[in-house]
Amino acid sequence: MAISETESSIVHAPFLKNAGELWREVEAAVNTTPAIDVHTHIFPPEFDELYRYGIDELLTYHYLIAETFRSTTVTPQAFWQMTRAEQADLVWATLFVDNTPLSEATRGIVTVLDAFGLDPRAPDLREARAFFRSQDCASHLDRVLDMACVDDVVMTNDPFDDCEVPIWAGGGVRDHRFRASLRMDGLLNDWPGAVQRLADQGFKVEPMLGAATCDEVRRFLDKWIRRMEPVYMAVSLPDDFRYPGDDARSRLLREVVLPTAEAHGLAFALMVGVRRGVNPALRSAGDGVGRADVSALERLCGENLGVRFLATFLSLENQHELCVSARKFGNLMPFGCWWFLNNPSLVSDITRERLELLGPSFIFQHSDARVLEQLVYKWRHSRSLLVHVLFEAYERLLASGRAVTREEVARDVRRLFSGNFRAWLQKS
Ligand code: FIX
Ligand code: ZN
Repeated sequence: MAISETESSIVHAPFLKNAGELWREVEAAVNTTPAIDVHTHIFPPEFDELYRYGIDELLTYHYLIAETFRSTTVTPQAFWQMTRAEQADLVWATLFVDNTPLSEATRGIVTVLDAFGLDPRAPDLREARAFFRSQDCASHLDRVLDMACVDDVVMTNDPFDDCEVPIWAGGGVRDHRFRASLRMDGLLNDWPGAVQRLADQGFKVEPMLGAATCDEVRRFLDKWIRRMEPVYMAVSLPDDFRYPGDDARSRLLREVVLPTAEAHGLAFALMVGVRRGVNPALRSAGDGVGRADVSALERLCGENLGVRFLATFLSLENQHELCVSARKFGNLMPFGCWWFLNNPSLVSDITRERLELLGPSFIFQHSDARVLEQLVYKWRHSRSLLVHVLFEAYERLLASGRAVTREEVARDVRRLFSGNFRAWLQKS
C-alpha cells in the first residue's frame, strides 16, 4: 500500500533520540504552532464597549477582584462605587505593590507587562495607561494575536444580551478571526426569564413548554444560527445539573436544542460545575465551583449519537471521570482547563492524565480571556506547561522503545491546538 507524502516524511524523518534534541523540538513546536482559542469572552473592535483591552480592564478582571478582597479592607460595596480606574488603582496597589504577585492571575499581569516592555514593579499605572492609550486599535489586535500565537478565537455570544443584539442586527462580525458561539445560558438556565426575552424578540412562547412554544424556540435558534453562523452552540451548567430531569431545561435540550444542533450539523458545548453567585456581593467575582454528575453527560452523549459534544468540567474531582467518559463516547471531546483549573499545577496534571487516557485526542486548552491582552499570558503560561508534559510523555515512549520524529511532534501539537477542534467541527 503506497504511503502518503506526509506519512513518508514522518516515517523516514530522523528520530529524536537524545533528550536535548527532543526538548528543543517539543519547545519549538509548542511555541510556534498557532492555536484556535475555542472559548473566550473577547470581542473584536466592532463590538464597541464589549471590546475590552488595556491595563484598567486587565486589573479589574474578576479573578483579580476576588483576590483583592482577600488583602484589602475596602468593602465590596465601596469597591463597586469606584470608577474603573480607581478600582484598577486599588487592585494594583493591593496585589502588586503591597503584596507579591504570586497567584496565577497576578503573575499573568506581570507576563503581559513584561511582554510589552512595561515595568511590573511600577508604583502606579501611569506608564501602563500611557502605553495602552497610545496603541492603534487594529495593529494592537494583530500584535496581541501574534504574541499569543493564536489564529482564531471563539467568542461567547448571547442572543439575549442587550449590547450584542443590535450589533448582530447591524451585521455582526467583520473580523474573520473572531468566530461566534451561540450561548444559551439564558434559555436553558432561566426559562421563566427567557419567556420574556423571547417575547421581546417577537416569538410567541408560553411558560408551559407546549409543542407550539418548542417550535417557536426552534425558530428563535434557527434565526440566531443564520445570523451568527456559530461554530458551536454552548451552555454553562450548574454542579447540580441532572439529565434527564423533569425540568424545562431537560425538555428544551431533548426536544429543541439537540435536534437543532443535529439539524445544523453544529457541535454542542457543555461547561459544567459552576455555582453562580455563591457570594453575590462580589458580583462577577462571586461564582464558585461544585462537583457535578458526569453520568448526565454520558446519557446526553448516548441518547444523541448524531450530535458532537464538547465538554469541560470546572471541578478537579470531575476530570478523571470526563476522561473515562470520553473513552466510552466517540461523540465526546474534552476541552481546556476551565477557570479555577487554569493554574500551572492543575493544567499539568489534567493534561498528563488526558494524554495517558486519551492520547492526543482532546483539545488542550482555551483561555476564557475577557480582556484582549490576557491571550498573551494565558497561552504563554499554558504552552510552557505543555512543553514539560509532552517532553515527559515522549521520553517515556522512548524508554519503552519507540522514538518520535520532529514531524510526529508537530502533528501531535497541531492536533492539541487546532486539529482536533477543526476536525470536530467538520465531522458530521
Ligand atoms: O461560563 C463561562 O463561560 C465562564 O467562563 C464565565 O462565566 C466566567 O466568568 C469566566 O470568565 C471564567 O474564566
Ligand atoms: Zn467562559
